[in-house]
Amino acid sequence: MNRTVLSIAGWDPSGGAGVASDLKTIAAFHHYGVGVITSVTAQNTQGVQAIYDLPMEFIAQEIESLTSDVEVHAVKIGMLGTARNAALVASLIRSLKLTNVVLDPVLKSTTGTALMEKKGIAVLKERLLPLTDVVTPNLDEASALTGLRVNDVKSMKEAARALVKAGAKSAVVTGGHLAARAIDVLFDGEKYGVYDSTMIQSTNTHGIGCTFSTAIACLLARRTPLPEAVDEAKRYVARAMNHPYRIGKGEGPLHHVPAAF
Ligand code: PXL
Repeated sequence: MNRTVLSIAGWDPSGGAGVASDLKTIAAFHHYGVGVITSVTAQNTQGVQAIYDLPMEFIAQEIESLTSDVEVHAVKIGMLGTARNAALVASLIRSLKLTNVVLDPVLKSTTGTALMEKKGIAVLKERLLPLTDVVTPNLDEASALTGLRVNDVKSMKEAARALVKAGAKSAVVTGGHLAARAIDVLFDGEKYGVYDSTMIQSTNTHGIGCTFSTAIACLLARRTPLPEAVDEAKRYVARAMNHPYRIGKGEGPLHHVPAAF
């Protein structure tokens, strides 16, 4: 199946996160990846040293240039950087009627640097969630978006339901290091799915959230039903963690393409 998947996200020169990791993930799913950059970061495996958010007008040109020519079958939205840029992306997703929209509500880098200004959180909630098919927050992002304290399966279920109430069609809250298990909770508007697997001990974890959300976008593009897509995306991320690529002195990246099914 010929599918084009768009990543709208930041640039990480070390290739572990952002548009670079998304394009590799899309390639691993044998789809064709296209990318719009919202923000350029100077970063390596040890941390983020600088951030340059692109001007709103330029991001609009990137999106308009691409979509005036190329049909896209799914969109993953990652780092947006500013409230203005988040509002712009929301208005273009709406006016261009883009479908299969996966929102990874990125707030911080793996190393803790803010990748979204504080006032952007309200824009994610009010403008982007209602255009989103699947939102994929981690525990901290789910807390920031819902105001709930999200730290166990019960509160993950409450947060997923609250995100759907706020307008997302469905939500997957990712548990990360919760209780030594890797637990993710899906709410699709009707029922819950709890995805529980053993934790993978890996020093290569940079970009996990980017990779997971992009894998879901790839699966939606080929019409995989969401409960299966979450399961397959989770298994893909586990494989990519088990194929670490050793570069740098810090938190290494996943190795996306060799992990392909
Ligand atoms: O993992 C979140 C993330 C998203 N986008 C960019 C990043 C990061 C983490 O470092 O650099 C560009």
